[in-house]
Amino acid sequence: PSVCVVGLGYIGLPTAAVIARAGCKVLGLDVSQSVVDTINRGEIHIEEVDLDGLVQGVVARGLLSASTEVAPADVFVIAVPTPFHKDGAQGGKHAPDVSYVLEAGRTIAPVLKHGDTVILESTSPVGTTEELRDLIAKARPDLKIPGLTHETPDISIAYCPERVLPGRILEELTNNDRSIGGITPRCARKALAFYKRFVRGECVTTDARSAEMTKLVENAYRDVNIAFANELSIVSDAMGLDVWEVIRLANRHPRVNILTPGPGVGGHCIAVDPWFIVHGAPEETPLIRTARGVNDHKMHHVISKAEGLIEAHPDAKVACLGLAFKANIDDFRESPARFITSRLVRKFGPRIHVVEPYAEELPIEFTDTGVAQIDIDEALETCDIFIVLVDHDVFKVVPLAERTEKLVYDTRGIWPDQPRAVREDAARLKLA
Ligand code: SAJ
Repeated sequence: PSVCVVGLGYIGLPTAAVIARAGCKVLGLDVSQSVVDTINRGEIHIEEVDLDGLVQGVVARGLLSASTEVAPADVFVIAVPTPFHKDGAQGGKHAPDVSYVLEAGRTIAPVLKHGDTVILESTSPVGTTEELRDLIAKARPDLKIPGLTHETPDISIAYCPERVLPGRILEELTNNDRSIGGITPRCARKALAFYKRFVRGECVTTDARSAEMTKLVENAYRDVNIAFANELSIVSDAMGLDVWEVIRLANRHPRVNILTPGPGVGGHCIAVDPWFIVHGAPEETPLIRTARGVNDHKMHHVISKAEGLIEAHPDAKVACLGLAFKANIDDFRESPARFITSRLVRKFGPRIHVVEPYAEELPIEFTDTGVAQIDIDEALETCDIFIVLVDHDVFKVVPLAERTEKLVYDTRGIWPDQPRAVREDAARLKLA
C-alpha cells in the first residue's frame, strides 16, 4: 500500500522510514518546509541512533519523500504532538490539547477514499480516536464511517500507540509488541494487517478506547514507580540513610524491583501522559496525581539541597554534570537537569560550570550569564563541588574515588562506591 505519515517528528520520521524500508511507498507530511526540505535531501532534523543512514537509504531508493501538501494514500498514520495546556486554558491546568490530531484529520479528510485506513499513533486521551472519527464523518458525508453505519464502512479507523524509547527507537519500533485498537473489530483487523508488514513484535488487537488507555497507563505506571524511588530518596535523606544502599538491598527480594531516584522526571511523555488520565477522571486518580507531585517536588528538593551545599562553601567552584533529560541522549527538552542548572546559574552566576558532552553549545537561557561549558577533565582540574544530574555513561568512568577532596552531590547514584561521595544523605551531613 501507499502510506502517508502525518507529522515527521521523533515518532513520525522513524516510523515513516521503517515503513518505507518494508517496501511501502511513503509520503511524509509536515507543516515545516525546512523539515520537508531536509528529509528530501536524505538528511534528518532530529538525533536518533542509526536514523540518518536509514532515511538516506529510503529517500535515495525513492521510497520516502516529504511534503507540506497532502496526497491520496491507502494508509494514513498520524503522529503529531499531543501536549497539555500548561497555563490552565481550555478546561483547566493540564488539560490535554488534541488540536494537532484534529488538524491532521482535517488535512487528510478531503483525500480519503474507499478502502483507506486511518491510524492514530499520538498519545491521546481516551475518546480521541472517536473524536477524530466524528470529525472525518462531518468532513466527508459521502463516506460510510465505521461505528456510525450498519453497512460495510468505506474506511477503517484505529488507534495504535507507539511505545518506543528515545535512543532505541528503530529497534523498538520493529521489535516491541503493539496494541491495535479498532473503532470496530474490522478496523482493528485492517490496521493489524498493516503493522504486520514491519513489526516483528506481537500485535494484539482491541478496541480504540482500551488502546488509548493502555498507552497512558504504561507511562503512568512508570511515573508512579519513579515517584516511589524519588520519595524513598527524600525519606532516606531525612533519616540519614543512603538510599542507593537501601534500594540495592531491597531489590534482592525476588518480587521487589525499585527504580532509580533522580533529579525529577523529564522528557515528553512520562511527565505529561499521567495528566491525561487525571484530567479524564480527577476524583478517581489520587495516586497518579500524587506521583506527579512527588516527581515534580524532587526537582525543587534537589535545587534547595544544591543551593545549601554551594552556599556553605562560598569559595568553591561548582560543576553541574549533565543537561539532558536522561542518560546518553542529546535531548534537552523538558529536562529537570537543565531546569536545576539554570536555577543554580541564576543564583550563583559564573561559579557554576556546565559539563554536557552531548551539547555543542549551552541552551539559550545560559547566554549572557557568563557561565562556562567545560569538559569533564577540566572540571576535575578546576571544580570543587560536583552535582551529578544525568547518568551519562561517560560520567560513570570518572576517577572520582581518587579525588577525596571533592564534594559530590550525586542525584543519580552513578558513583555508589565513591567513599566520600556526598550522596542524598551525606550532602546534609557535610553541611551540618
Ligand atoms: N527516570 C528516573 N528513574 C528511572 C527511570 C527514569 O528518574 O528509574 C527518569 C529519566 O531520567 C527521565 C524520565 O524518567 O527524566 C523518563 O525517562 P524514561 O527512560 O523512563 O522514558 P522516556 O520518556 O524516554 O520514554 C517513555 C517510555 N515509556 C515507558 O518506559 C513506559 C517509552 O517506552 C515510551 O514510548 C515513551 O515514554 C513515550 O513516547 O511515551
